[in-house]
Formats: sequence, C-alpha cells, structure tokens
Amino acid sequence: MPAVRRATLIALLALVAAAPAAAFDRAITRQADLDGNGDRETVRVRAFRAPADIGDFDRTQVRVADDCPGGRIALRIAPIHDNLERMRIRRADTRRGNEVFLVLRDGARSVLGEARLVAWRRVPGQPCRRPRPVFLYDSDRHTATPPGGNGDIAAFFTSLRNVTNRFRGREVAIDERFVADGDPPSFGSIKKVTYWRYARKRDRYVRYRTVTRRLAPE
Ligand SMILES: [Ca+2]
Ligand SMILES: [Ca+2]
Repeated sequence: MPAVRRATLIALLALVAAAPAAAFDRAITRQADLDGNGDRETVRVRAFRAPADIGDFDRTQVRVADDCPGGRIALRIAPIHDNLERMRIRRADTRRGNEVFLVLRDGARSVLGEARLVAWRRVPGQPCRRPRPVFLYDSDRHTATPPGGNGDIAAFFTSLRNVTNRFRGREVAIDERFVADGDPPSFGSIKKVTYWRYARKRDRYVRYRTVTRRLAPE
C-alpha cells in the first residue's frame, strides 16, 4: 500500500475510533395526550434499517400511534436520521395537548441534523389526526450566514423553554456556530442565537430575535 494512502487510512481509522456512535441508540415508548382530547397517543422511537447500499447500521425513526375510526394508525412524524439526541413532550404552543420536540443528528460527529416540534392535529373533514411540524430547523438549510462567516456551520444547539412571558407558550432557541476563515477545525467562532415564538394565527413558530457574537477559540 502506498505510504500516503496508508497514512490517510490510519487517519481515517483514528477518526472513526474517536467519533461517538452515530446510529440508533435505544427504543423509547412514551404516552401523552397530543391533541388534547383526553386520550393518550403513543410516541415510539424505533430502529430503521438502512438499505445495504447506505450502510449497515440502524438509523432512527419516530412514530405516533393513535386510534382512528378505521383502525390504528402509526405515522412517522419526522424524517429518518442517524440518531436521536433528545425527545421532549411538552405543552409548547398555546393550543390544547402536548407537542413532541425532537433533536435528530447525522454524521460521525453528530453535530448536524434537525430540530422539530410536532403537533398532532385534527384535520377538517378527516377522521384521523395528522402530524404538523409547527417548528423546523435543518442545519442543511441554516439561517443566513453572519458577516465574516464562510458559509459553513460547525454545530448547532437547541432549547425549548419559556424564554419570555412577552409571548405565550414556550419559545425555541437555536444556537448556530458559523465558521470564519482561520477557525480551528470543527470550531465555529461566530455564535448566532435565533429565537422563535409561536404565532397562533399561522399555527407555526416565527422568528422574533437574533443575537450574534464572536467567540474566542477554545
Ligand atoms: Ca389524544
Ligand atoms: Ca413564552
């Protein structure tokens, strides 16, 4: 094996050994009243076996099961991702029932992925409830790169909490770390926190505040 190729292989193996596991972790089953009708639905986190050409590890899916006049349904409420970082069942918007907050990650370093807040909504004229994402953040479609950034995002962090009483319900904060030229590897020195609040008329979260500042390399 040529020396350069071997060196690259060793570097790759070291990277794989150092990386945290980025695959399905464990099955979770939770029950909560999502639509506020007094009956509890079941939220399930389960393994999803990826086709062989993608990889030989299990990825992660999240489904909600509910009783419907025509029988039981179990609908996926988010796209498939490598692993689940966090699931919280909270009364987040101001409507009846609970929402499901999901943070799903992809890749060897598990820094990219999406955050999603899903309501379980009645649909006019339909006997069965449907998942409705009232908030969605996807790091592949991150917010606008701040001045000084090179367009890459190194990581993002999320929170769902009552940031302010100015708006009813819980707010979502997304902390994105944008990479500037000269940053160390895997580090984003531009910290941009964007806040979203629930807008009842539009039945979804809208941005209301952004705070950007520069961080010193760790
Ligand atoms: Ca219910
Ligand atoms: Ca609030």
